Amino acid sequence: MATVRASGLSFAQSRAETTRFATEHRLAGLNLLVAFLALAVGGLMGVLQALQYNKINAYPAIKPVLTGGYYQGLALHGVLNVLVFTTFYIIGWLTFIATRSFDRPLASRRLGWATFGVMTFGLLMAAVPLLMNNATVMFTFYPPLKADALFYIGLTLVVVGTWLLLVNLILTYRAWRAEHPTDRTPLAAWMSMVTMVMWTICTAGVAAEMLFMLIPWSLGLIPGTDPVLARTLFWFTGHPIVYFWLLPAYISWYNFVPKQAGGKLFSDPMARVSFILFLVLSTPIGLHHQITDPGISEIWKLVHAIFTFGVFFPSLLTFFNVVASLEIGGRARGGKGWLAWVFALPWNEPSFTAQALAMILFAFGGAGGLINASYNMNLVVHNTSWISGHFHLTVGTAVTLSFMGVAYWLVPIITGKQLFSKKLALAQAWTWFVGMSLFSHFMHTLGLMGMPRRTDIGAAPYLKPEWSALLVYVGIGAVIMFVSAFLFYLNMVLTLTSKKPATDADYQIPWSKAASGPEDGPVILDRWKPWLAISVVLIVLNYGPTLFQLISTSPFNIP
Ligand code: HEM
Ligand SMILES: [Cu+2]
Repeated sequence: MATVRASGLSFAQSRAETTRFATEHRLAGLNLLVAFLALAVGGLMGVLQALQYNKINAYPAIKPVLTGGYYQGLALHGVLNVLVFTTFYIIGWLTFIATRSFDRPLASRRLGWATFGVMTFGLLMAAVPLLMNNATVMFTFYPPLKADALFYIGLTLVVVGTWLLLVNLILTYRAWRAEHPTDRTPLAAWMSMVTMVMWTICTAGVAAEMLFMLIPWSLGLIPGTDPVLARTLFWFTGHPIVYFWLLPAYISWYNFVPKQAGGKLFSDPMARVSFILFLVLSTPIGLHHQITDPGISEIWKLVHAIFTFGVFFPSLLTFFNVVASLEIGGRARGGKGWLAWVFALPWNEPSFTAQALAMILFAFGGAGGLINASYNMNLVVHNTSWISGHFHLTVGTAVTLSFMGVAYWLVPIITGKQLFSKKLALAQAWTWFVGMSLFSHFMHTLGLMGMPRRTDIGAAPYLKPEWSALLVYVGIGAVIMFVSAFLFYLNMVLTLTSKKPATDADYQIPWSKAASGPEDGPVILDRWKPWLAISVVLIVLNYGPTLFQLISTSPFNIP
């Protein structure tokens, strides 16, 4: 009944495991490689934006490659960071942990390669117009802004590729289930499946937008489009996508960080409850991004706003469970007092430190998210730099810094090379934390002072002196983050090119045991049908009337 896999394999055993999972490791490694290459280009664009805020125009320097200036850079920043980096990293990471957690390779390795192939082909296709300034439509690609058809087709292929991982995980699960008819599904594998099921359901929105609206329109097959319907289909996917980014970080916080902190996961059943709530509640709330959109009933906006507060609950469960697990670790390491146990945590371990710092900034991001979600307060912050301040704490830190922290133990296992330097990695985590704290704090403040987002502020005639005074700190924060990113890439390149092989300890996957294990929870937590049924019913109820009204009244004649 080994539902939570223990670490403590011998060197020979862990090397044998590595050979057994060689294909899965290679797939994970290639996905991470594409992900971090995308983040390198995307992150560089972010620094240029923050410099341009301070009237330091670096765009002429990249002109030979990118002619489009600020807005092309911003499109690249959004698409590469939150669509490409996240998606490739997540597919690689889930391939790795799901198979290691089931303790069996992918049911179809050929399908595994097809997944990577389709996604990479789609990425290359979308990259052509992006780099040629023919897809400067931001990562939200709202019509009537129009991109080259290759951009839409390429992104669609990336999404289709991700669906193939779900197929593979289901096949792998069925093979596992046949051999373990009464066991509870191992936590990390189960969470990977929940993430991919949630994602596959919610991508129906953007898939419909691509197939029936954007692709035929950009090819000239239909003459017009409908911005409100397109935005509604986009946000059908666009809200749950944030949970597609976050859940894989939570998977690390639940399954590995407790062990890295020297303790155990506080409660496995509570972790499962939170993931089920994410599955059920992530999608039927997307209208909260359209509170200012005309043509959608106020009632449904309010219903979605209320459900949004519902999805805050599983985040609170996660917060409680993870902090309780850290406390178990801190006390096991000799920590005392109400809060002083925090200092007993392994702050000299970069993978732990990066993820703990990511959690701290995420707490602020979550609090700000409640303001965004409030029907009336949203109007104050809508489309201001407050929003950018917010999501750099969530996806830009909780997810990105956690993924970097995971890479510090995952890359040595995949490549068989020792991490080049723990000190560099620690410096990387802290500089990201400090740089982002500055950057995000002042972006929030500027938003409250009315500074718009998605704007070349440095060139705006209405740039106010009181904004400029604070934009300096945004710039300083950005430069510190740039240094942090540089340290990360330096460490990774030196790791890949080093000759030092990974040690026995490096090969151990830090699986956490649970203080309260899966058998302490009811069996229904391990069933799929009831939760899938509730998810679909809630989506139909919350979206049905609005989508029906928009589709039946849409003239599709906006040029
Ligand atoms: C070196 C670190 C980074 C810097 C300096 C930076 C800077 C910025 C700035 C100044 C903006 C606002 C631009 C505007 O509204 O006109 C922005 C937008 C954005 N950033 Fe970052 N960023 C960084 C890293 C990241 C990361 C790691 C992510 C996510 C993984 C991310 C995701 C985004 C997204 C999605 C937008 C919105 C794009 C849009 O409005 O279309 N950024 N960033
Ligand atoms: Cu949302």
